[in-house]
Amino acid sequence: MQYLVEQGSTHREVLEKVRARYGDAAQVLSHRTVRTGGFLGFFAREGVEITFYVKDDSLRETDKKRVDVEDEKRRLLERINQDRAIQEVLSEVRELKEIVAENGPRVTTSDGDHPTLSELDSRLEYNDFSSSYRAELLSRARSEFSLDELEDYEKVEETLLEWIGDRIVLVQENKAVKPRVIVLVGPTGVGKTTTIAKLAAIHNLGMAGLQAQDVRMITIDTFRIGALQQIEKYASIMRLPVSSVETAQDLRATIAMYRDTDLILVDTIGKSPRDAVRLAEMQQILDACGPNAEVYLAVSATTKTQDMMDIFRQFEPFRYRGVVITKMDETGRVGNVLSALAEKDKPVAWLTDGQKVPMDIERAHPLRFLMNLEGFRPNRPKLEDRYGAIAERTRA
Ligand SMILES: Nc1nc2c(ncn2[C@@H]2O[C@H](COP(=O)(O)OP(=O)(O)OP(=O)(O)O)[C@@H](O)[C@H]2O)c(=O)[nH]1
Ligand SMILES: [Mg+2]
Repeated sequence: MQYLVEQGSTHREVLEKVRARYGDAAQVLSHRTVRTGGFLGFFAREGVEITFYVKDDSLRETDKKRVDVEDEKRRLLERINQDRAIQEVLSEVRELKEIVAENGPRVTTSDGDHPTLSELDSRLEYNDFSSSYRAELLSRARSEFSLDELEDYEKVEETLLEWIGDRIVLVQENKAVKPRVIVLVGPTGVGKTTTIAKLAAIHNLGMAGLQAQDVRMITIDTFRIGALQQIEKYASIMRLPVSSVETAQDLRATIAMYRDTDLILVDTIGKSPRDAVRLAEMQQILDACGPNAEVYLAVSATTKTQDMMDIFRQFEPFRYRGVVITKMDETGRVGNVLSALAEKDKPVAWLTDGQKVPMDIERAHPLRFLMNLEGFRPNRPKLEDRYGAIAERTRA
């Protein structure tokens, strides 16, 4: 006995095929639903498969041969047709790909990113944001924006600016102690003495939203020619007293003498913190300032991200409360500053942007960074809603 299988799209169609070929000699055994045709599991259709047998004795040998040959031909034709269908599908897929590549919407760029993100990334790069900061922002954007939302460049840009702004941490004003002792440390030539003079003036005069206070300055920079004269010059212009001290004991005594003052500002020598002797000396000085002394680290805005992070780390033993960014006027790109602050989780206290005492200093504020980013169009009212307004700076 010979068992055979036939497939088709409906039960009726298969039965008709079987009957046409074998007549009454075909005895159906079973039937089941199957998936037929298709390619790699795709495009398959539902059909019916019938298993039947043909009574040998009802077929003559010649008929059997004819049936076998016919069967072979049919199977061959089906295979050819199936191959043809696959080829057609493949060529359609190819054509579709070409159409998308040539005329369709640009979904990705050569680097695989959406054009909005590529554009914003190159602007961040132009502003000197570090590659890790950029990568973090972009990966957040990829996960939070849908493809449709990415088409809206302005919206994505606006949100990105908010994310950058949200990462800027500001030092909270500390008014509880009296006298408040502020110590400025930092690398050579970043503007510590100038900043001390500016801070002295604005606190004394009650500028920048501050109350007018009784202020004293102390310098421990008595070794270098001209250093003492520099701060004394500022002090005399502002009519503020300045003391110079040579040892930690001197410093302690001077601070004790000024205990009724509101604010004491201590200027230090800018030396490389890599110098171990200097480090120990500095530590003694800070100890002499008392446990409530607020140490701030001054760094220039022109410092490269990696160097800035190194400075943050090297001055770590002084447990500074926050950072003062100086020389903001010397660069139009502050991504390096924002990257270093964010990566090392450092709060920022003051920004200085010029040599003029006391005008060129202000409290740090996210808008001061965001409004100055090159190639971005920040929405000022929205940013002010989020971070608070700041006065427009008028520069002479
Ligand atoms: N453009 C610009 N120059 C500044 C700023 N702050 C300070 N400077 C200048 O930077 C130079 C060094 O300033 P100082 O205040 O002496 O710097 P310092 O950190 O005390 O230097 P050392 O005591 O030698 O470590 C001076 O020419 C200042 O006028 C600023 O915000 N912008
Ligand atoms: Mg100095």
